[in-house]
Amino acid sequence: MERKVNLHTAPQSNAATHSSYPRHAQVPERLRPWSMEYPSYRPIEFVAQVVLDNYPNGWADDSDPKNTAMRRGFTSYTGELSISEDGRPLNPLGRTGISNRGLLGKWGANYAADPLITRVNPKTGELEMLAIRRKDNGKWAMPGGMCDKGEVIADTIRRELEEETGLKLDWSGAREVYRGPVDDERNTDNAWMETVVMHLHLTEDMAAKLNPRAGDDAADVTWLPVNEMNLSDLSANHGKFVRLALGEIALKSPLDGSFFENP
Ligand code: RP5
Repeated sequence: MERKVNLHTAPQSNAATHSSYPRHAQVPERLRPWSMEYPSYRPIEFVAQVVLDNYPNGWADDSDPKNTAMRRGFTSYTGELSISEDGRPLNPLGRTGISNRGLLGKWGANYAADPLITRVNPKTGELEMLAIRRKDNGKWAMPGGMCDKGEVIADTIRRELEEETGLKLDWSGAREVYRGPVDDERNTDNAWMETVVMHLHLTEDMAAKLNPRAGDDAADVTWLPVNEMNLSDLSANHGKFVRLALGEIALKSPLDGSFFENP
């Protein structure tokens, strides 16, 4: 079953911003939506040097968003985007306090894909997810990553999983559980992450054959118990995607894997 994001149920921003971003005033939650009048709003303009260095030979867009608009236009899984008077796409999750692209290379949506891989731990009976520890913020996350130019989601999922954990899996039994914006700490008013989350639940036999190892992009890899404490600490709002994938029923106490047991 495919679930597309509905902005009314879209993840709300937790207002966390990247540690390398300039200090800026927090946007009151009520004033995040662009539809709310906020005449005194003065976001801090910030674009990281690494972004500027990656144009024209690299992964970043031209500094002028109008050139990007002419070349490829702006797209989003949420549908039509609003564009500011100076030609910048506006983050569908609302105001962030930071304008321009920050650490993100593309104006508008920066597309990624995330594999959610679960198993039941044979010793504890707990439901677990495969997680990597990110090097940039030290948090556990799904082992996803940015889509390369022209790459289809299924290929991004396979490539990122292998790069970050060394695993190659058969994805034919996977299901899409989320498609839409990510509340990523790198998001700005004009550049933000969007992802597709694919869920694959492994049988005990399949999981037993795997030996995940952290690749270059990851500080560590583990089977992380799926419980409220771990989910609320995941990077960005990955915890919300896991809840969405597993449904409330799977997350009811006791947090064990009985939801996935064969009847
Ligand atoms: C998150 O950042 C996405 O959900 C994905 O997990 C990740 C992609 O960024 P990199 O890991 O490539 O930096 O927003």
